[in-house]
Amino acid sequence: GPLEEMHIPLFFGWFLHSSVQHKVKCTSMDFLKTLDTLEAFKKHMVDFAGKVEKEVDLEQYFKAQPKLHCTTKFCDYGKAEGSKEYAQKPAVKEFYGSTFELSLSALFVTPRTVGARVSLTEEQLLLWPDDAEKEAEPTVPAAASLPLGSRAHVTLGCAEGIEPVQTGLDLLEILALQKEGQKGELVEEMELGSLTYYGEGRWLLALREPICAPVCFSSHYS
Ligand code: 2AM
Repeated sequence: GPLEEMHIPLFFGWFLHSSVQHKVKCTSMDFLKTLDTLEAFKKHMVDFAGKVEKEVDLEQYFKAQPKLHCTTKFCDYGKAEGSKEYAQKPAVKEFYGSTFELSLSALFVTPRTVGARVSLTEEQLLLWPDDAEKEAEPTVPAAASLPLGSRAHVTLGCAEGIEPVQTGLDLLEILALQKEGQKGELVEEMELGSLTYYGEGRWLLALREPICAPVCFSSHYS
């Protein structure tokens, strides 16, 4: 009944501690600032601006996210498929309110979103829904063939009119290209790591030093 559904949140996820939110936001801003100045980026600017002559300021282009987190299960208050089952999972109950350390291993940018890839440990995968990748199939057909946890990410910003759900789909798209054997175009070794271009405005920065982010596994209502 409706009362029961009220207890299921909008989503479950790992929420970054405030100390690291700042660090991640700064790193992402630095990255966008640097990307903006690269000749290689300017060469492919049309992917973002739609017009060659238009300049793009990436820091303005993306609206920053208020509360950084890595969604595990989007429940939509119980309306989303599998959300009741997820809320009942022993691991979800056991780890609710527990602290973890997430490894942010890459930053990626597309004309729609900017995000951080999260590389999950075996223990963290216990909280990952079995169908998270498969659910992305309508948009990313190869998604189901990617390893469990491939979709794990932190949304850092979205372009005007884009919903944050897009960030995970953009990540899966890049990982699917990698799996197909597309090496991308290694653009440059930056201080933060190596930057690769995958076409159609898709950029991935593999971090030299993954960011270790203390997080709390919890849920979000409202
Ligand atoms: P995000 O995980 O990329 O940030 C509330 O909308 C949160 O749930 C956001 O964090 C959002 O994206 C995520 N979300 C929204 N719809 C979703 C869906 N259909 N599948 C998975 N995550 C979703």
